[in-house]
Amino acid sequence: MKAFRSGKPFSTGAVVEKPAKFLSKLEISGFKIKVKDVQIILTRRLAPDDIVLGLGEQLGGINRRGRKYITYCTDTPVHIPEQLSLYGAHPFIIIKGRINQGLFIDYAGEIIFDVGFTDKDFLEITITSTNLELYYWKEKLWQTIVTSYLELTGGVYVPPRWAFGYQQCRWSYPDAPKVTEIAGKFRQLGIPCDAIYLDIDYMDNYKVFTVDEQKFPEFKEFVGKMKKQGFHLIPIIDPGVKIEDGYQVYEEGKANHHFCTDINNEDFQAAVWPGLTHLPDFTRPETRKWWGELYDNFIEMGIEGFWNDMNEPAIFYTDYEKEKIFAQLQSAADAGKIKDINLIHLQWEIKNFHNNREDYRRIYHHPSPEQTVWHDDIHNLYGAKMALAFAEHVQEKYPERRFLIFSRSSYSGSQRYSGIWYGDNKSWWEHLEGNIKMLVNANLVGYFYSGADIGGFGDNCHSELMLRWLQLSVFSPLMRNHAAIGTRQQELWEFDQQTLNQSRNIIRLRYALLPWLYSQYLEYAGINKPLIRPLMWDFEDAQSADTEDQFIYGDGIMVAPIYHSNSRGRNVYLPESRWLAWNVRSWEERDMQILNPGNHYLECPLEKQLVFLRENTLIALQEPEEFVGQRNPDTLFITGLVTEQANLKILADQGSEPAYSGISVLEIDVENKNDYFIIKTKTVKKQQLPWKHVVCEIYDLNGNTNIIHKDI
Ligand code: MIG
Repeated sequence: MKAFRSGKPFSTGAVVEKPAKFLSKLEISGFKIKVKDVQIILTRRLAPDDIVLGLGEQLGGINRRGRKYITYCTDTPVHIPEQLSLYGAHPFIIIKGRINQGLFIDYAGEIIFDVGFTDKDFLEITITSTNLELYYWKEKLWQTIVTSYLELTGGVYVPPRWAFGYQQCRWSYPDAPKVTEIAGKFRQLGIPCDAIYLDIDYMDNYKVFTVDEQKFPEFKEFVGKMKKQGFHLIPIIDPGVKIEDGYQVYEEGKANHHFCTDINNEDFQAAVWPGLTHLPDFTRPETRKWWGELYDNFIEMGIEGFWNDMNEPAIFYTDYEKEKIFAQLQSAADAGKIKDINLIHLQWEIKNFHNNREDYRRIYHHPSPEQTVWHDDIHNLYGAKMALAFAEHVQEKYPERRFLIFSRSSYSGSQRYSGIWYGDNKSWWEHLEGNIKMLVNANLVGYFYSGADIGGFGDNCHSELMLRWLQLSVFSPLMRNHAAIGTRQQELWEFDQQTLNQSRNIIRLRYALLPWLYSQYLEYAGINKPLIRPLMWDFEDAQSADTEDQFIYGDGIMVAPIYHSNSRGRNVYLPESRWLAWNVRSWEERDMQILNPGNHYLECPLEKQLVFLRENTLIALQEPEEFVGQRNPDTLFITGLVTEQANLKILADQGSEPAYSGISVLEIDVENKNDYFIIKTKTVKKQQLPWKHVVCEIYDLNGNTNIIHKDI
């Protein structure tokens, strides 16, 4: 890796340990570099077979070729192909080809990545500033570049174990009776669930860090009561602080200069849910400390997880823009021409109020008293620094605890202390398909703990879409059903009996796999290797490189979701080895089939889900709980197709202590000697392992199951 620095870049905090030496002349083999006014333009020819990967949370494919992408964090509820930016900015790109190169452009303003769009044979990167740091790689293996990037930016966030459970959200469950009712439904219907979300309506008038006491009287007792039933309540946190005399957060923020300013050094104002607000300046360490402490009230009431929204930051409108329109109307009125106003133009102008670039250009930050930083240059840091405020605070105040935190907006580096969700998708099959690619793309930049709103946020979901989406989400570390206000209810009992029964089975599969899913997460996060990977990470053949509707989770599960309506099956590509195809109807049924490498059309009616286990890899399952840690079953089931030798390491911990501080290990070795299986187990910190027995269900090439019990 080489590092280059030009101008006076703002320190984004993305890189944890800066290299000893920065080059002052930028030379990247194969790249033409042009400095034009205040822009740097990097151009490189792409060979026909080059594959371009990276860029994190963006629409489009896993192979990024043929499209443009812009890093400028954007609140958009319409994820359609013409959208060139979403909520996060991850300016890390990899060119995989005869020569493998990678670039991380550490600049938190706008960068345009034209990946063979304008000219199919060229990658052109336009950086809209000359103040930046740039890290670049040339490696024999492209995978090394990804791992090196994750090391450079500090690794991967690990959430508490309960956050791997199923979670239920809606905008909004408005009050305690409704939350109680939802929680009751889960337990009554036997659908496992670990968390219920509080969207904006729990607050008093959308004032951040308040609770409406009419709707949630005795909130602390309520949080405790829910927790006893195995539910974590997760409140939403928005950054905009309502301008209202007497409101403590506002008063403190105002008095201590915690807010971003405008050009006149007045606190900048923007309207969001609460009406006019100020935006905390999270570049200031004092402000982060103040904001971090504001979470304490909730933490003391028993809250252990938060989701940060609206932190691109989203702006509904500002008075600056509003005044312009009023002035226009006034002068038309004064001139007696109000009837001549062009309503379509007026409508466009008003629509443009939302997240107006001119407004972002009116914002200033003051990371220290001597420093003034123009927002437009560091726009992409807002959400990342907001999450950092929380992470720094809990690290300092509760060093012995692990919290759930995920954010809508993010910037490279924030994957080490926060997860993300992919924002306001819709109940569209296209967005289920997009979710497959997004999981891969997010994992390639280290956001393992991420996921889409299951069932879709906007628009109305229907039973088949819900079931297929749930099936995919068994392998999405963040597994959360969420829907927008005004849309059809999409809790799993809202459709029909069959859908309810089947969703229960899918979620129980998730809980059955949880020891393995969680262990793999810890293991991959620990070595900075993506947990969810495109096939080309593991396999070198051309078809693997082309496959964008399947992915690999951990050591050996191939996930091939159904993402079309009315499908009864799909084509699945299985590279290199043999695979144990599991037709899952429910976690305890073992309808297994051995498949040779190659292309298969496999039937998969709605009541089934396809899961593929790679030859000579093992997975682990346990009897599903209704919430994580409810009973801690003492039997672990191990399964896989073993033709030679397989090894499985299960990492386990309490799930609430700091990651990696309390790990115990169960290791299982299976050897096939002429279809006679020798099983060996090894443990580290055995007393802390929840399991006492292992039941190995090992398949041989004839498809016979060999069941071997073992005590540990
Ligand atoms: O302007 O809090 O992405 O998950 O339900 C919309 C209401 C604000 C956007 C989030 C969504 C959340 C919604 N929020």
